[in-house]
Amino acid sequence: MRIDVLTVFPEMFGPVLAAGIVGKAIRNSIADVRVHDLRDFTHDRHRSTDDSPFGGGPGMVMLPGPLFEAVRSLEAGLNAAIVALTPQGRPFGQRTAERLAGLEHVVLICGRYEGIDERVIEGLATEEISTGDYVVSGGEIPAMLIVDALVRLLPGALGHSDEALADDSHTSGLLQHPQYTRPADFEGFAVPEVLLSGNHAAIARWRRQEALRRTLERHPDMLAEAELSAEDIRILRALGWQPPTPVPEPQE
Ligand code: 9D3
Repeated sequence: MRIDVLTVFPEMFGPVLAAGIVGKAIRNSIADVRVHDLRDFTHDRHRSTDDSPFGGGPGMVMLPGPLFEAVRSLEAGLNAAIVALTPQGRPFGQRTAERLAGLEHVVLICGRYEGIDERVIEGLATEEISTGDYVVSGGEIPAMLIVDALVRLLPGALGHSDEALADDSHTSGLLQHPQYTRPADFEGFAVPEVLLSGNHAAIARWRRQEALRRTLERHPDMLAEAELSAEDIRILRALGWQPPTPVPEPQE
């Protein structure tokens, strides 16, 4: 897959695109990630990418000109997603990652300043995405996050630990159970006995219970979509969970 990133801070991306799974996928030509400096698509002496807002107000707004010219230069096909990264966008999640990872081409427009001229959102971008409910200074770190989430989904990107894919919490529907490695006792903190027992059925039951416990405590809304066995529901009830009661349909 190809990913183009449009930004006024291209220098932020180097080490992120070189390291780990993403770096390896790029070196192996599984992903072709290109970072473009928006200033290369300006024509004025100051290479301006922003200007003050019509109607007044604080801060600056990203100019439409350099963004339209940059996207046009990419010759994106009809199946490409042109994504504007803004705090007002639809929330990014694993489902969005899976959909975008299935495309041939994704363009990520990094917002900066107070925002992006709305004509870019309406007339150039195909969608507008936020990575979450917090404020960061621009779309660059959100873009890095999205590149990472997409690239690791591409066939071959995880090597033969592709099996870890099926195991990912947001695919399996539960948060992951706690993990431990050596030593069995670290400064007086012991690893749960069951994990040292060699009893594989007991280990599997313990891990499932801990995954259910964490999901209930930290992300209970995930339980509505998870595939739960009768045994899972028994465990959850013992942890204080009430199965969601169906909302009654209005009667005629
Ligand atoms: C005063 C209103 N603010 C909007 C919530 C102004 C503002 C804050 C931060 C305007 C732009 C930004 C820069 N952030 C992004 O461009 C951004 C972002 C984010 O801040 N949070 C989560 N996802 C994203 S994607 C792009």
